Amino acid sequence: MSEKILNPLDKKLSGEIKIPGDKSISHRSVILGSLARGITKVTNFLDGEDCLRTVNAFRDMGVTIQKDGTNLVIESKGVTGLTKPTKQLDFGNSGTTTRLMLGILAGLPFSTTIYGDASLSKRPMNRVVNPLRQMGANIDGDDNGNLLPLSVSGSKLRGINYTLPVKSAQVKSAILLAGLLAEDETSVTEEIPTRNHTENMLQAFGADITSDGYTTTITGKHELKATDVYVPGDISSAAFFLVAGAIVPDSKLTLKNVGLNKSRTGIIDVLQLMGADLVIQNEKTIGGENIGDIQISFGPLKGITIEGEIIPRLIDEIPVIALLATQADGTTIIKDAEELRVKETDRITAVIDVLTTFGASVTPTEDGMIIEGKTTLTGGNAASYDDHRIAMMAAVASLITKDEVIIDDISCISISYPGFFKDLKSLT
Ligand code: SPQ
Repeated sequence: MSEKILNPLDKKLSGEIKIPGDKSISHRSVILGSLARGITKVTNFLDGEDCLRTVNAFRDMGVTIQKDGTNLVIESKGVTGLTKPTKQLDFGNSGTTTRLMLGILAGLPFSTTIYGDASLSKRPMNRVVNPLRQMGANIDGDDNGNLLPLSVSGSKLRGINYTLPVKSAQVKSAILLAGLLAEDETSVTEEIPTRNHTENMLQAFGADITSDGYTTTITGKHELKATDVYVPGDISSAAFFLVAGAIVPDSKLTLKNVGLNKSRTGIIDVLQLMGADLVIQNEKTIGGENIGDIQISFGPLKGITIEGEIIPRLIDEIPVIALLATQADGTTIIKDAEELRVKETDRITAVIDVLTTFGASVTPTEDGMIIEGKTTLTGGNAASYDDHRIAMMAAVASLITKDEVIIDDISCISISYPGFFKDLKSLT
């Protein structure tokens, strides 16, 4: 346990920070770089625990991955060069590693067992296992293959047409990656688009893939070509500082190098709808992903309703958006976010617990929450629930509380943002 005591900030935040690499894109760069024959160089890789799980999984399957800080050099003999791991694969806390790797392991000619930590062992895998079984996968585990540990015996896969029953980029990605190894074509349809980094990167690596934004089709058995990847800054990490800049009086911050892929920018839309003073500068496109700098300043905010198509575009930002809403005048309603219940923890319960401990007026609903603002936050003892996004939300709240905040365990922050407190300090 690594407890952290945070005293309220008695000054504004100012200055600029470079946001570390995107977690979702970092995972995918290692996966596709390892499936492609040749050398893939990755720049600005996220050196967080989750992404290192994906690196180690491919090292265990015979891929050479050299790491120098946030740069990777991946040297692979391609899909046919992958070898059976000598041990069971430990995916730690990483849902993305687990679900995307299931799609790949299902189509490789050897058996593997995968497991994870206590949180990951409670997360539902049948959302991936069921469609993979339709493709011919052999996957076994508790609760009919819903829970880790799972054993996967690679088999010949066939393409399917699948409509996602849940709003999940991980499920979409697992099926597309299995589709890459399968006979014929595989199509995935989603009613509400989720993050499209897998599709973008598959295209950059030369896969035969098309998408109209709702249905994506990939042709199997198409060899990928090694391609260099630049990883933009993670907007989900930037979100903590966007909210900090908007709620700490007199603050003005610039966040450099933030990924602005439309499937991820819901937090920017929310800040603008709430009336925040936000400016995007230096926009450019690198490797199919938009990138830019975001300047955020303190100012008055108003409550809004957040629901429908925007939800997958900000799903991981909801804990910190809830904090933002405590500082907005009026009511903020968050709906259609039932997926929060099956993240690293039940994030609806965790957010309500932390924010009510701090004196906020927040009520849970089945698929979201209702927040009444504006409230003065008191501070107190916060449980991180071993969830990086809950711990960072509590740390940002401490900037405006009246009394100190004690977070029971901040070690989980290294999952996605190992330099979080260093960056925060540089702005104070
Ligand atoms: O990897 P993990 O643990 O699932 O990470 C989280 C997070 O908050 O970092 C969710 F807990 O992000 C997911 C995100 O919620 C990362 C992700 C991806 O890279 O494809 C997609 C989203 O999950 P899902 O279930 O909607 O597909």
